[in-house]
Amino acid sequence: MKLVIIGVVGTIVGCLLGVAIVAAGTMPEQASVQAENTDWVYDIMVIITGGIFGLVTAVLVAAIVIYRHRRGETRVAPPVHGHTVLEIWWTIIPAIIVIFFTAISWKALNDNEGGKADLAITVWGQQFDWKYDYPSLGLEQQSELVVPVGAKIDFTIRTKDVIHGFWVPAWRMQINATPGRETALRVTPTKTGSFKLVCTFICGSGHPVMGTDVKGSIPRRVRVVTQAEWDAWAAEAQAAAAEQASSPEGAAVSIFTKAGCGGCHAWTPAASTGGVGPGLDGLAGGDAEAIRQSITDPSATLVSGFGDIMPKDFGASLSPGDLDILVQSLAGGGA
Ligand code: HEC
Ligand SMILES: [Cu+2]
Repeated sequence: MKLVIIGVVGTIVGCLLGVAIVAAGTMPEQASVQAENTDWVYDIMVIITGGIFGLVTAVLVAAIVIYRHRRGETRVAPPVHGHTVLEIWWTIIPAIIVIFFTAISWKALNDNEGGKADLAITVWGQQFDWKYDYPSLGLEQQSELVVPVGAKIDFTIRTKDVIHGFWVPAWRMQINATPGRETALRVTPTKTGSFKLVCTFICGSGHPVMGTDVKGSIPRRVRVVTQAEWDAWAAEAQAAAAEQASSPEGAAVSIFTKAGCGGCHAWTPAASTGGVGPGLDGLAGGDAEAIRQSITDPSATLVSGFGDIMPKDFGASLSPGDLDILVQSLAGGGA
């Protein structure tokens, strides 16, 4: 009887511990419908599993204390084989808990993906940057992820090289960018603002610049804006893309931006501010062949003070024509 009371008290204390963890607000900011659905399931699980933790711990500790071997005691406990009533209960109760967890998770997953999408965006992971296609706007390989608040957005996640992982903690949704496959994610943002974007795979030596938020990394951000702001941003981005397509220096800037160079290099013509590699403005008037080699074979000569982390595959991934345009433009200071 004593053990039963201790077990009940332990369960209650454990549940209260779960409530305290939930109330302490240990989760990141909640900024999407999916985050609300997910946190609700998480909160319930923390409280119920807290109760189980309390029950097991209380009974375990109490049994150790109450039934410990005392000095001079020679009694041995009687052997017991089976206890049908107990066994029925310890099967039924966990089964109910597991079925309940399954049901609420099912509901959350269903609610996460319900309804027709308002917007489709393709996210590209590459060493070591993110790029975004907005098919409905005719925009490709943009370096900014900007979305309207309240829209049901279907993200398609792809990679140009190795595995990356697309994760916006405030949205609670994460999925891998897997070579040779497309993965999908539905997000309905509920809050405007700027949110952290993280690559969840150690995808190479430059992984930290893909927004792990560790010291020294470049925080990658998602911008959630109102519909009116998004329309204005879209018009501006479309105008910028059209202008780039029509000017020769624009072509170089566009290649530079699409290849993800700006994630690591500051270069004034492209208005990029990356600080992982050296600034490239100083290359103006430089030797084009040396610049070409720095891009196609970065390990051959390293700029002093920098590690060998520039991707090695630009010689293959950039077309010879694009490489020429880029090299000429870097050597000519953007002209
Ligand atoms: C992951 C980060 C990263 C990316 C992406 C990257 N670079 Fe680099 N880059 C570096 C680092 C670090 C160095 C310095 C070490 C070295 O020389 O390899 C460097 C060096 C260079 C240099 C030599 C600079 C000098 O002063 O001699 C050039 C030119 C260059 N990068 C151009 C590019 C271009 C063009 C792209 C895009 C096609 C690009 N980089 C993409 C990190 C990067
Ligand atoms: Cu990555």
